[in-house]
Amino acid sequence: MRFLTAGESHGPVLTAIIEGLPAGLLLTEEYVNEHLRRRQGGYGRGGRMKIETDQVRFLAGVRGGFTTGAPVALAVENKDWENWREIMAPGPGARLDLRTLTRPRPGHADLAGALKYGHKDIRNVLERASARETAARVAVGAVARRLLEELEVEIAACVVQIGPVAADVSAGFSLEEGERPFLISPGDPVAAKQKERFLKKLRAWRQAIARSPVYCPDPAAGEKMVREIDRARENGDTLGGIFEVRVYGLPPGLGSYVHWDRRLDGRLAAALMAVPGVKGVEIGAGFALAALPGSAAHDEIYHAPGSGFYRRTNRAGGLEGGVTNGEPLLLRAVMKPIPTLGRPLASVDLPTKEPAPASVERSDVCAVPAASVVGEAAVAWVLAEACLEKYGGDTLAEVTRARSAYLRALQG
Ligand code: EPS
Repeated sequence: MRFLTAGESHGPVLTAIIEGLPAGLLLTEEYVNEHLRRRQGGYGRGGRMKIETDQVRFLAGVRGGFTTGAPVALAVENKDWENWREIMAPGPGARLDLRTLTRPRPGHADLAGALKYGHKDIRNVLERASARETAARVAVGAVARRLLEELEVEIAACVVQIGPVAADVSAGFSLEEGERPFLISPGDPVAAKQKERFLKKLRAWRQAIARSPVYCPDPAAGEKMVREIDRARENGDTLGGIFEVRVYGLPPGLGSYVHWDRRLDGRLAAALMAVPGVKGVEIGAGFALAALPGSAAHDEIYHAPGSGFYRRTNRAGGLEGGVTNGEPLLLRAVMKPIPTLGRPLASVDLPTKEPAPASVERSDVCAVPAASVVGEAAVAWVLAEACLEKYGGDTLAEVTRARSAYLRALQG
């Protein structure tokens, strides 16, 4: 599978093409819109989100609610385009003299982009570097997520830190020792009950995240995060933070250690690092592993009839040797504060080279909640790809048959 996106922040439309999806996957615009709506939310967003109500339109590859196997083309319109028609027009009549920007914002792509592409007007950089593009990535990720649902994979994301406020996100939700609710023997009633119980817990956790203005399941920490965002806004400042993506139901054996570019940890980290603003990624215990001796850093192996191999800890975050090991995937990413500040940082005017404060554009104070949804989409894409590599097929039925055969073989 592969995908491309195109579109400017204030152009008419954001668009994407996905190639390589199996035929027969149930896919509706409403399903994708639900994830676009989540991306638009979160306390700390700017004025743009009051203008937009992101809605996907399928242009190709979906008929009667199911994929046909042909490339899926999709579009998300920018309502704000109405206000930018003259300035962003593709024809020679465009008003290139209006809303120009010449004072790059430290931390944004402005300066590096202007130097690289020889742009005198930074607008040509920011229009594409803008995180507005992530609406297209979330739409693509939602399609991948739909495929993963058919393969009994569950993804959830939440915010764990905003500025100095850190939360305990596992409170009320974690796997019990040896609980492996997904990779179960078909027809085993005990295991089926375990899965039902787990899905109920997961639903409650997702609801707690959705209820939180900052997508944090710890309400006390969420309140403090909101106050911290208010304080930053009052000071003309911005905030970053950390989000977490968890994945349940992956079998051991996705990705591979045999070649560097097939290692799933590398591919997931690359997809998360490519979310705008992300400056670091950790898997499982991540950076904390530096301080631990080997005896306390790894996850000892156990086996029980019915649940197969399992661990009592998950410091590896579900990946060993670049391969899933059957434990939940635990990924975290840190997002830097938004570079557009109400009280701008020092910069240099590009034509005169004189010192000047950076440009101030309408922007967000904090977009970590939105980034958690984008991160979830990025992870969903990589995992859908990895699943198709393992159980590839032209139709969804072929894919699910291959998965069932693989799961049976694992139990041998
Ligand atoms: C965004 C739309 C943008 C910004 C934000 C993300 O809209 P506008 O630039 O018209 O206000 O709100 O972009 C950035 C934070 C950035 O640094 O580029 C969106 O749809 O998510």
